[in-house]
Amino acid sequence: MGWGSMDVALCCIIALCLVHVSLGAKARHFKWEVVYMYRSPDCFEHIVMGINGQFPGPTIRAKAGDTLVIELTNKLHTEGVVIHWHGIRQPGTYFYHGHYGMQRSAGLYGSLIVDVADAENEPFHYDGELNLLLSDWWHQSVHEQEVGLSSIPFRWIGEPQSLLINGRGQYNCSMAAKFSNPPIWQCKFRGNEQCAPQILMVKPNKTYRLRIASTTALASLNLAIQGHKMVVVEADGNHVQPFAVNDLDIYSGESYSVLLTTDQDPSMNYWISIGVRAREPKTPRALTILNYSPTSASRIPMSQPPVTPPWNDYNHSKAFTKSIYALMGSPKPPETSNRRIVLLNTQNRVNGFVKWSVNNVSLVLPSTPYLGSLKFGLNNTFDQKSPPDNYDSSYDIMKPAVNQNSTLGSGIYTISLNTTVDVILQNANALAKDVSEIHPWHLHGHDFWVLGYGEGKFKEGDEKTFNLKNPPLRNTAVIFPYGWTALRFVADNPGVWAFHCHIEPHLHMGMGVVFALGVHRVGQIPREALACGSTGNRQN
Ligand SMILES: [Cu+2]
Repeated sequence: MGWGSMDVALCCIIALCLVHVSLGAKARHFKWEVVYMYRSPDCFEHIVMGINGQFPGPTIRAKAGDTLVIELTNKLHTEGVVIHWHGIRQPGTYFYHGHYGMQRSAGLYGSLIVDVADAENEPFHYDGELNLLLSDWWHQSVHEQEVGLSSIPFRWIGEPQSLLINGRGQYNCSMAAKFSNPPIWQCKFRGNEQCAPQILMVKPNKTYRLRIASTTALASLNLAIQGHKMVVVEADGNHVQPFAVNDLDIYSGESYSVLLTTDQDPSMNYWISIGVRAREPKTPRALTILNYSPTSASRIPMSQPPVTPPWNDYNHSKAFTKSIYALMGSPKPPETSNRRIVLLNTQNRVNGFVKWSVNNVSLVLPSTPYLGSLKFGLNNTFDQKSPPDNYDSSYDIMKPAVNQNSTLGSGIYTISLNTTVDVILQNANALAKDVSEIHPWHLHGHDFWVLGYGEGKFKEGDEKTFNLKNPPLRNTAVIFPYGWTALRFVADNPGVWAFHCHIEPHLHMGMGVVFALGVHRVGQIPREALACGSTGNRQN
């Protein structure tokens, strides 16, 4: 299941793969072994997927222009591995994660930080850096989750047992127990436990860059730091016009940098709190501590942690999302586009199985990777008919579908190289009445400009409201319940690229499409990306 030229599939073999972040002389070499191992990420023992014995995987740090060479050995006995280098185009805050089955939910992820090249400067100053990789965690294995999602009757994975900060959370106790109602056990840590929080140590009167990325399988999150404002300066690796917030919403697949000034009473410590948004929260918030040195790290803050905004306060989320603009002087989008693809998001049933569909097609990946199929002109490996560019205009997005049927499909959108494409993501009511969910859509291989958001159905004339002056460039954008989101991108990166909801179970249930462009321009395909299906014996 190779998605594109930067995502490399390893089908049960030991392999070497090259990842070109961009052209450059400096090569950085890494040797990785992917294994299952016992860990207690939330004080409850379970198997997790780790790299070189670490969970989350090691942080990769590189400079813009470097070439990363990662020699990955698959030590899993019953599965392949696919690593996706999420969002990589330029300097910024990224992460990587498994993209085979539900390996991201199994814990296969880590941070990937690209510093600006030596000759360049960031457009803001900071004295130090802190890293927060956020995730959600289930006690049920991903294999069981996967079977449940693909069963009749359908078994939903439910809400996560814990939220993790840098792979650490507390399931059955709280560090803030004394402020908690209903009562819960007070966590007692010596500090060396696998679920002990990673304390963030800072010095007073300095500015820190906090790199925040969310690799959650499901949860939309809100992060707040007690007594401190945050100034947002980067989103998905792109600079944004700085703006100050008390709390920040972050959806699966997104990353941000915020600047934090340590201007509070240095004899105290402060809570960093992460809570669930956009779904009824059944998962306790995750906590860690901002520790002002030389105050003792074990000193619990004096008052209760910041309160997460109500889960369904979408106005709060929209206000945050809509205050993100590109930094002045950033590249602007082309004024017009060559093609508009409207993608209706619906929940459906196919032969009794619950699915998510896009324009009434629920994506099923073929066993032969698309890139090899297209390069070698194989026409029996996936559906040759392209899915539609629009949906039936009489469809009522405010109600459950009258006809809930959908079809399974593996067709692709073929896009002409170097054209400008608009994508309108249209949300709708799910199978249940009065339910419309958040979906964070993530594009591989390209950044897009987020031109605007609207309520209800996108209609002719709504393009007049598009922001063409300073829209943010991103690789992930959310659609709000019953609303639409408009994106524009220049299709200039040859390959086969997935565009999908970053919620792991939604993707598993078919919520994605595939864009293919300029495949004739893709150079040699790594041997390992051809190892599956009908391209198994091919040479380039
Ligand atoms: Cu979704």
